[in-house]
Amino acid sequence: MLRLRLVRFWPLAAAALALAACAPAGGSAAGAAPKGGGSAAPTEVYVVATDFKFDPPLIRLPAGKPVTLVFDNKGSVEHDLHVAALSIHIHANAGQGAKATVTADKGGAFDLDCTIPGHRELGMKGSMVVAAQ
Ligand SMILES: [Cu+2]
Repeated sequence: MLRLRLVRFWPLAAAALALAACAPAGGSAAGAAPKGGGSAAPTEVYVVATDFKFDPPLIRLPAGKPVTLVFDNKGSVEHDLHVAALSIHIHANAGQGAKATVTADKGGAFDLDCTIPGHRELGMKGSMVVAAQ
C-alpha cells in the first residue's frame, strides 16, 4: 500500500515542478493571479521582445477565444507589439512587461511589428496567425 502511494505521488510532484518552471519570471506582478475560472480563463500567449526581434516571430492565436498576450520586453530600450489588423498595441518599457487580453474574431495571417521608429527595419516584425483551434 505504502509503496503504491509513493509511486503515485512522484509524478504529481514532477508535474507541479514543471508547472512552476514554466511560470514567467520577473514582471511587476506581486503574485500569480488566482486560477478559479477553469477552462473559462483565457489562455496566455508569451511573446518576448529583445533588441531587435520578437520571440517567437510567428504567434498563433485561436479564433474567437479570449487570449491574454503577455509581452515581455527583455531589451534595453522600449518596444511594443503591434498588429494593426487586430487593433493590438501593447507597449513595454525596457526590462518591463505588459499584457492585454484580446479576442481575434477573424482568421488569417496578419502583419506584426514594433512601432518604435526604426525597429521594424532592424528586424522587429513577424506574423500573427489566427485560426480555429
Ligand atoms: Cu522595438
